[in-house]
Amino acid sequence: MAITDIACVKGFIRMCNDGWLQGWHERNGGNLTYRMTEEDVAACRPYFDATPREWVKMGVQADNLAGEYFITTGSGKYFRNVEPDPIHSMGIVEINAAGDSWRIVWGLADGAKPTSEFPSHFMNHSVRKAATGGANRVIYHCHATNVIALTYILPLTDRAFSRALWQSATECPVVFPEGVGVCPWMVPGGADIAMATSEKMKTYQAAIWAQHGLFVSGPDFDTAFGLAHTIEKSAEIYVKVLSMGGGLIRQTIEDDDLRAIARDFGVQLNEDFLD
Ligand code: 2HA
Ligand code: ZN
Repeated sequence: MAITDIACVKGFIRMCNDGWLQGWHERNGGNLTYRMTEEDVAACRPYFDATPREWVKMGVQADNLAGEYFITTGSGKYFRNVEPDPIHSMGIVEINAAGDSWRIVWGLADGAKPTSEFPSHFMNHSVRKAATGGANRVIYHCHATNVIALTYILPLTDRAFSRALWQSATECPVVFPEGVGVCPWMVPGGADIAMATSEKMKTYQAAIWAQHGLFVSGPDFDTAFGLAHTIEKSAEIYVKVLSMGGGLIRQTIEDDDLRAIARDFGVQLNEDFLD
C-alpha cells in the first residue's frame, strides 16, 4: 500500500494523464487541484511528512477554505511526469485557519511548490464551493487547443462563446446550460486573473482565458474532465466548420432547437444568450 493507491490520489493522477494524452499539457502547461474530503485526508495522513513545511502566504484569502487540504500539481512540473513521478510532480497542501496561506504536508519533493495558478484555483474553489453548497471539489486548467484558437476570432464575450459552443455540439446546452465565461487576455499566475476568473465562476462552471486556455470546475474528476472534454470537442467542431466553409455556415442548431433540448432534458438555459 502506498499513497498512490488511495482513491483520491489515484483519480488525480489518472486525470493528469488523461489531459496529457489529449495534448492539452505541453511542457509545464496546465494545472489541477482537488479539495479533499475528511475521509481522503484521514486515508492520506499516515503518508504525510513527519514535519510539515513552512506556511506560505498566497495573496488571496477565503474564509470558507480555512483548514482544507488540497491535492495540487507542482509549479513548473509536467503533466506528462505526474504518473511516472508523482512525488516530484504533485503534492498535498494544508490551508491555515486564516484561509490565506498553505503549507506542504506531502509530495512536491526537493523544493517544488504548488502550481503557479494556485491563487486562481484557490479563489475558484472558494466561489464554486459556495455556489454548489459544498459539492464542488475539482478545479482544472488546461491549454485546450481549439478553445484557444477560437479566442483569436470570436468576440471575447460570454454570449458569443456560449452560443458558438452550444450550436457546435448538441450535448453542450445540457452539459453547461448556464453558458461559459470569458476573461480577456491577462498575465497568468497572479491575483488579478484569480479575481477575474472567480467572478465568472460565480455564474459558470467554466471560464475561458483568451489566448491561453480553459478553466473548469466540478464535483469530481469525471465531471470536471468531462466538461473540459465537451467544451474542447465542441470548439474543435466549430473550428473545422469555419475552416471548411470559409466562414459560411449553411445550417446550425437554432435558438428554438436549443430551447427544445433544454425542455426535454429538464435544464434551464441561460436566456440572456438566446435571441
Ligand atoms: O502551469 O498553465 O497558466 C503553467 C500554466 C500557467
Ligand atoms: Zn496555463
